[in-house]
Amino acid sequence: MRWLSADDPAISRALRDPRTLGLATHGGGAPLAVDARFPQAHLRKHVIGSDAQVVDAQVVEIWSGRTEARTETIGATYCRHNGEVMFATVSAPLESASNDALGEGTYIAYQSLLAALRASGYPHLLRVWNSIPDINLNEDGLERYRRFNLLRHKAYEELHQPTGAGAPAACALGSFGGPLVLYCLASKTPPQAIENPRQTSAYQYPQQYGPRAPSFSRAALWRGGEDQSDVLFVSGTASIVGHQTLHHGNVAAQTHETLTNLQAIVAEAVSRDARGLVVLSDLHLKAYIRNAEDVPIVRQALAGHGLDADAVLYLQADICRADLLVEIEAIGPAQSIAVTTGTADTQDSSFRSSNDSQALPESG
Ligand code: 3EB
Repeated sequence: MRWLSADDPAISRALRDPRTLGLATHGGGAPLAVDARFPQAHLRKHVIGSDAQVVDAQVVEIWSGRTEARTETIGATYCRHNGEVMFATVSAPLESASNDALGEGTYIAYQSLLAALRASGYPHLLRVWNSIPDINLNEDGLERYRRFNLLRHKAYEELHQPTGAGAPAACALGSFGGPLVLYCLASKTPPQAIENPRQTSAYQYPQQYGPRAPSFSRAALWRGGEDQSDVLFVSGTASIVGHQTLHHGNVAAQTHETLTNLQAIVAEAVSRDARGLVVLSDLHLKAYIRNAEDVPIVRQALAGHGLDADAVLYLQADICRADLLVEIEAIGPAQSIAVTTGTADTQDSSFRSSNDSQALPESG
């Protein structure tokens, strides 16, 4: 990803550009005050600097298309679309007194999201980001991530989304507090699902990982309207071979295994005739790290694979299996849909548009 400083004109330009589809903000603090037309997923995950310290800033991830977009709110889901692709976000507060608040929140959020996709005419999910507070917590005998899988599966089934082959690329990470937050990209034309020959498909994981297997593909390859270059959305990828976690407690080896998986997924996509895509270093990477102090080891492993460790966004987050220390996702080489990221000093007034911040369609 491109790192831009808070006052970089590219960021403020994107936040005024009608081609901008939506944004995700990573970090503590409040959601960013931006034009109310732009849907915003506000994710509570700490940004980690190169010194392995948590940075007191937000990173803004801005998704843009090639043509002017239009905002539409459908039920609880905030959408913005351009005739080709849509950014959408929905969140569910988890404060209800019910002892299955997470299950209910997951089901309601997905029902709302999938209904919005259908109503707006963008029925194909390309990529979903799930942010789940206390993801590894055990509640009534079931880990919250496993409960999430159960209810996501139910909503997908009821709204006729594929839960197995053809499921979107996805990731599911923890957050420190806040609501359940989903954001996604969806399109009018379907992507091609890519699996990893080194890994059991997640939707075929055995029951030992929970009553319903996770509904996601290892990657989604999307052509869109751009002939020159496809977009590959690679799901959160970790140190799993077959269906087993490898290298317990060894973050260097887990990162190495994760990168081998990522390379295998990219090779698989290339073998499907992906246009404009050759190697992993063509893609933007985001790394989720359970323990912030492991960042230097992860950076070293990335560099050891010939990747630019400075170009990666590092976020501190719990990962959906308690024995995983690192998970990495990838996207690119984007043409029809582009991502720009930058750090926003939340004190910096240059990010605040003066009078339209009250009606912020925040989801966090
Ligand atoms: C794995 O490979 C690690 O539940 O949406 C990665 C990406 C993982 C997405 C999800 C879970 C999800 O099983 C976990």
